[in-house]
Amino acid sequence: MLASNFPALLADKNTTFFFPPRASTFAEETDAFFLYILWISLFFFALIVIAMVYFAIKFRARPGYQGDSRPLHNNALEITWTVIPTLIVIWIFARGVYGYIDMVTPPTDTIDINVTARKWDWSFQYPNGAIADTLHVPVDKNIRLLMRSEDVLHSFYVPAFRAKQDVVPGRVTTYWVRPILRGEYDLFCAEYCGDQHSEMIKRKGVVVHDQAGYEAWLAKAAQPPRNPVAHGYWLYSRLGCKSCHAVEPGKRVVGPSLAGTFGETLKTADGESVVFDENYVRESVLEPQRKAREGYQNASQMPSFQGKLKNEELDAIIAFLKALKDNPALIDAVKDGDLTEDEAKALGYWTEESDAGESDGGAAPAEDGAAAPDEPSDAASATESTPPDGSENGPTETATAN
Ligand code: HEC
Ligand SMILES: [Cu+2]
Repeated sequence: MLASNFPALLADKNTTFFFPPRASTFAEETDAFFLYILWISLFFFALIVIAMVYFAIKFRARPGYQGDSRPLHNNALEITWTVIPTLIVIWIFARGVYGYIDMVTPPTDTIDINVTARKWDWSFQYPNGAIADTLHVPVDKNIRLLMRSEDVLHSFYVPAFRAKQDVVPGRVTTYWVRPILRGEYDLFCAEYCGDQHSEMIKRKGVVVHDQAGYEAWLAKAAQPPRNPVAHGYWLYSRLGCKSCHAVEPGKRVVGPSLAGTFGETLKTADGESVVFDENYVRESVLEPQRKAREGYQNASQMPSFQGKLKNEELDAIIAFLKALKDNPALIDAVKDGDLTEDEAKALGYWTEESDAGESDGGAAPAEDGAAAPDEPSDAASATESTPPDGSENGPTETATAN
């Protein structure tokens, strides 16, 4: 078992011997530079160790051999072994600075994507308002990420891009990249951010599409399901709720399970009782600390979603939590992975686009009226590239193109 897991631990499939795929313009330069430094270090390591062993043998204490305790001095030798390494180190520094400046200076023609890091999930917001928990970008375009943290220090790291940037609370940090290879890559948080830090590893959390695939994905992602329950699930999986709340009844992740509680009376940390109803959900999402549930006083705090959710989005979350009550079929569909369109349809949580036209105003955040509204069914194939939790670990996979 260990043996079969092992290759997956070594960064990625479709790697070169040392490195993950070279998916950005930084990669070639970074890898080459890494190898130069490696070979320089190996050369000097070998030189020094061989000289050391040679001298240890040559000048060893032995009968009849009289050493000399006076130090020898050789100007030419000393200058050589000072000047050459100094020049090499200066070259490494200068080249490093050159590469660094490139990485912190985004070009002017970028596609800007907002990134929010929170314990313990990522959320990406796209130019058309779409929100997702995975990063989707077109190939051969400059991408700029504007990154914020809602709680602690995180670090955005995609090994295949060879670039990494801290995400700092109270500040916007930027990250830019030009992807050059289509495929799905892993995303890491590279800064220890609490006990579920490893949850921020997203296998295949970065998808590089061709232009058409990106546009199809984007159009589809900007349209949340019309049905309130499916919409609520959609928000739950995209806003990071998923990383702290399970839907299996009674299962504790960071916060309490969200299933099975609707309508129940619960105890708060101050010993009062509250009914888990529409108002309580609303309050819990907007002001989470106001009535902490008993037993969760010391849990990692839930961030407030005040100002981040529209009324109909809150209603959708409420509808979803209501639907979870005594509903094993829905819980089953949701619990590991995605509530797919088909599953939602089968369970009756789907409202067709056409009927929704009459319902007042779409629930899509910042939906561009222009984004062709009636193509979702054939665009569905483009979303296959966001599989539920990298469950497929087959060694045969290579960078998949869309
Ligand atoms: C960082 C982890 C975290 C995230 C992210 C998070 N929550 Fe919470 N949530 C908690 C914790 C911890 C509690 C329990 C303490 C409290 O009531 O404040 C809680 C409580 C709640 C409660 C009250 C549940 C009860 O049984 O008392 C609701 C409802 C809720 N969260 C909904 C959400 C929704 C919806 C989202 C996403 C929009 C979300 N949470 C995101 C950690 C989180
Ligand atoms: Cu993190």
